[in-house]
Amino acid sequence: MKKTISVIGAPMDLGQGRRGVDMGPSAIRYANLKERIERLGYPVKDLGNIHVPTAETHNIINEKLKYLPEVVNVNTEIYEKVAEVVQQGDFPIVLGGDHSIAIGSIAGVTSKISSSVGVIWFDAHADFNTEDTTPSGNIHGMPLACSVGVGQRDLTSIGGFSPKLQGKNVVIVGARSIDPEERELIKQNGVTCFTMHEIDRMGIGRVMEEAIRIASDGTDGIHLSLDLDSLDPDIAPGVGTPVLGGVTYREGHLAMEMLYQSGKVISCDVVEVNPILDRGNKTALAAVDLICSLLGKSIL
Ligand code: 4U7
Ligand code: MN
Ligand code: MN
Ligand code: MN
Repeated sequence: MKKTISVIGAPMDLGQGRRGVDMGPSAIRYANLKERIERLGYPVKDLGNIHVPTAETHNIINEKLKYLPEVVNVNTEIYEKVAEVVQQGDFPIVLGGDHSIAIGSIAGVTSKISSSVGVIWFDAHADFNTEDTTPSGNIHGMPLACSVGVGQRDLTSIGGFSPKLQGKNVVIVGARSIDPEERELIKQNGVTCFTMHEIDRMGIGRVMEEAIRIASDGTDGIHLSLDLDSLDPDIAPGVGTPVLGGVTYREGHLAMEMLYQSGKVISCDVVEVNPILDRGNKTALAAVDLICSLLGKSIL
């Protein structure tokens, strides 16, 4: 019997500045997520959405950590839901929403695992800013730092423990827009980063072999955090912070197929799909295609 897949919607838009990313979970569900995963032979439970307050009903108090209290509250709920799913032995897929939701989702996954979890962070960005380095004040640029224990305390201590991850088991894949101070923090914390440069030179196959080895070295499993802006904007235009020169459709799929074949992936986030900026739900469809490869859909 295959693991039950539990889908959790996190319609979060408070971690960034553009409207529409709160509709990401709807767009991904509309792209037939549940049916397509069921067709692969998995039981699927959709647990519905986490409540996210409307931006207009709250004020920005801290320009360096926009909507901090609200982001902390939502992530605490995500943490609780994901921890429950993992405790039941199911595989959580958390649908964003902006990438700040990974703070809660990684907290949930790591809370119930005996030793440690590795992370593959598939993204155009490193998401390793803190309140001291952020150029935008947007918390979606900080979740990876928070998860290794770097940053504002309310964010790093979601679930009551910190750090969630060890830098040596964290791998960023697909990066092509990293802020200068972020670069220093990545190095200081021992995080591996395969940028588009390495993907071009080594090929995505070798990059993923290395990434899987590093993320699974001494850990009990791998959490995939999939930011759709990792893909080239040609194939994923519906994202808030598109960056040219991204991962191609097939590179994305080979990466997911290799993650499936590794047998190590225990949970994932699918984030930053913004249907208002999309064309014909293309980005949500690409997201569902990638999830299917991650869960074992093969060509032959
Ligand atoms: B995403 C940025 F300055 N680094 O911190 C920042 F370029 O989750 C972008 O990867 C962050 O989409 C992008 O605001 C966050 C910026
Ligand atoms: Mn409320
Ligand atoms: Mn991101
Ligand atoms: Mn990104």
